[in-house]
Amino acid sequence: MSKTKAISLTQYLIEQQREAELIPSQLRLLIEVVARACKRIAISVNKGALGDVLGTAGTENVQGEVQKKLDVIANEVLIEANEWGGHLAGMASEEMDDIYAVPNRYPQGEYLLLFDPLDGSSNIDVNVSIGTIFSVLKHTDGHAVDASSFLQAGSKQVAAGYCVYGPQTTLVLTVGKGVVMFTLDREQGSWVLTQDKVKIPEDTKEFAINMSNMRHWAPPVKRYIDENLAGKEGPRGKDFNMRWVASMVADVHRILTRGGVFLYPWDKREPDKPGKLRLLYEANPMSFLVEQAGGASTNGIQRILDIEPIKLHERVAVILGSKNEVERVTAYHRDPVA
Ligand code: P6P
Repeated sequence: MSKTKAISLTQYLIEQQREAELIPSQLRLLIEVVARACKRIAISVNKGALGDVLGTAGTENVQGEVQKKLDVIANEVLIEANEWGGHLAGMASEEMDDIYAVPNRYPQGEYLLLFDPLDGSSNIDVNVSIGTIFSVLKHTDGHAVDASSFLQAGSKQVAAGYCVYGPQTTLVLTVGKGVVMFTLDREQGSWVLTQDKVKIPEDTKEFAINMSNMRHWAPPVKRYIDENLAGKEGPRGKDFNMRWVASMVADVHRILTRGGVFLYPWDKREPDKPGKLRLLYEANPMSFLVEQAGGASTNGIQRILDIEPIKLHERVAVILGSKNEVERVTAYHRDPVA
């Protein structure tokens, strides 16, 4: 990244539109509104115990998970910031049972916004990085927006990104032509371009998985992790390192920054569920970003972006990151004796 004049998010989006006609004005407005909402969420996150934002909200979401106060705050911020602008037909959130159609008092737009308003909630009260994940689709079904409007394969996304609330507040974005990163300049209150060519190395020595679930994994995952743990003396011929933040945003950000492979596979604790993570709000946006940065993302069998969703809140197994490692894990699933 050149260290010359700071480029703001607005300048980047306008120049992308001018040079590549990549970002129509409604999409530019959408991205800027979401980025501004993330700044607002960062203010609440950073208050911690000084604001009334920690602890639980006393409610459960559609997943049956206890909602944290910040889950609810972040969801409300995103809804209120986006409903009036005329760029959206509707929104869907991991924290809401059904979709949110833009009220008739506002103009309807051509885009659909999906989000996990605050990913990694279990880390809020212990001051570990959390984030907001968002995904953008076009409203193409020609009828009034309803849940079916959102059931599009991840390959139909026109934009995706996340904001990680960590030591830095960083916005990571793709509109289908690579991945860029913006760091929040708190003195100016603006997003400044800090990485314009994000690339994931095809090989890595670092994997991310919740090892406490080992006894529940399917054989291909157990084989892959056992081989990594065997290190230099084992079939991989090299030592591996392990990381698990329990915030997908933080683990994916590390992988986009220095490579690695992230696994949240199917396991036999809840055999009827394909995985823990949500297809529309976590797996699809993260898979779009990872592929745009030269990585890969599968559910062990197929490319995640090819999965045709059946339900708004369906879950999926996720293996994403450095291409050669994802391909190895996927090969073990496809041909267990390979
Ligand atoms: P576990 C956070 O709740 C999340 O959805 C992801 O951000 C994260 O990767 C995963 O769940 C952590 O799950 O079972 O390790 O707590």
